[in-house]
Amino acid sequence: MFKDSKISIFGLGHMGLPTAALFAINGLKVMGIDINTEYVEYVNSGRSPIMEPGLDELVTEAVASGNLSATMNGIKASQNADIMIVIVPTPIDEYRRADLSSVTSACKTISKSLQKGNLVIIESTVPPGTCQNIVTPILEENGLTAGVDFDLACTPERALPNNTIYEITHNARVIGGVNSESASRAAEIYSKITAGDIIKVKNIITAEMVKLMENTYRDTNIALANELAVICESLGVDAIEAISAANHHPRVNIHTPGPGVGGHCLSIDPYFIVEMAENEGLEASLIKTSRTINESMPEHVAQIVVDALKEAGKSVIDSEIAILGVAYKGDVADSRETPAKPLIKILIDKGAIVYVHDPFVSTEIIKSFNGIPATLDDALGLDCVVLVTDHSLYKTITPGMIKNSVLICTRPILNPEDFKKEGFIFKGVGIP
Ligand code: SAJ
Repeated sequence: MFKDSKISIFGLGHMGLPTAALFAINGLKVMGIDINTEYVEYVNSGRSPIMEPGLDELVTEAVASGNLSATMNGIKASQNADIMIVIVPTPIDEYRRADLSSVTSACKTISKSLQKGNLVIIESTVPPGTCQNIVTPILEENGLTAGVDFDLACTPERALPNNTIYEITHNARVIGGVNSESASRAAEIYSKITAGDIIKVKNIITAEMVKLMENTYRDTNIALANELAVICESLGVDAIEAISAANHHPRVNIHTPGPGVGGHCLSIDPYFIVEMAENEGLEASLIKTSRTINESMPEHVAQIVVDALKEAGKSVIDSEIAILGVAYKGDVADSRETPAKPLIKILIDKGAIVYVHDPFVSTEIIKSFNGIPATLDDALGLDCVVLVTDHSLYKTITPGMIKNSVLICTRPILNPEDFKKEGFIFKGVGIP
């Protein structure tokens, strides 16, 4: 059925590009569309503009096969396609409401050249009800009807950055359609690139909700871990030891406390549920509280820094503090929604001079957070070292590498005892 299908994919970002390349190497003709000229040029030259293990090689292979190219002209790309997939970002605005402008813009472009028999698939993460209430009316603007003249399905992307290609090709995929024909067509096309189960749910809104539930589950679980960690610090309990012991229970899986939750998913998606709940007159109180707890962690870490410096006989004012890592999690270059950014601001506001080291994130981004870029050696020579991101490199830090004796560890990747026995003030999230 899809042998000669042509696909246009709107958005060549972290998820769109690997998806486009995977369809291409599996024999489908793919045109990728992006508003970023640089991305389009990169892809057409057979390279990936995004740092993700294996992606550069995958794009090279896909472009060399003649099945993948990129353009900024969405209308032309859609005219030549039977299937249009939308994988564009959906951030939150200053009021923490979903900013769907990229989705609506892609759908407007698609509607201009939508033809009978086409299949439109939304992969972007959206608030429940978006496909029915926002996407469908836009797609129907030129007179065609969803579920009658064209098919519409939703299958939110769910792959983990740094393991994206494996997860796109192996994770279970949840698909909902405006009718069962739409879901079946989408299932057939994705079966070309995934060996994972394909789970067809009743309708589109269920598929939208599944994705949000997954990330909200992680965010609330991490909030619980963070709350327990703060209580443990006060009680003199090693939270990491306690959580890992509790997790030996067959039905317990408490996540890991840390400096806060970053990235463009866990820190944003719960707000999509909150927004839609409030539209229904409901208060998503647990989800909102979890967000508040996770967003308060940088403030808590800053207080640990102040207290530790005091213990060392120093004031935070004019102290030189090293932040190790501004990426939102270990071994990625992505610093979106990173807790390091508010932490740097709070420390500067308290009068500290903040230096930053990150093996993956550019000095431009570090400077945009008002941090002073530093080498690891220089960073380890400052008054206080604050480990924020669990990059593998930082697991190799030993007491001998640090000049002064105040180390704040917000991730459980160093053994406190190794440092304490050398006379260090070793504090951190969940560490008494
Ligand atoms: N974090 C903790 N404690 C933990 C686990 C994570 O503090 O125990 C922090 C991380 O350091 C990071 C943040 O949470 O700052 C998010 O990291 P993550 O690895 O949990 O998730 P993401 O945002 O990289 O990817 C998630 C994934 N969702 C789930 O695992 C349910 C991924 O599958 C989704 O595709 C992705 O969101 C997305 O696009 O929504």
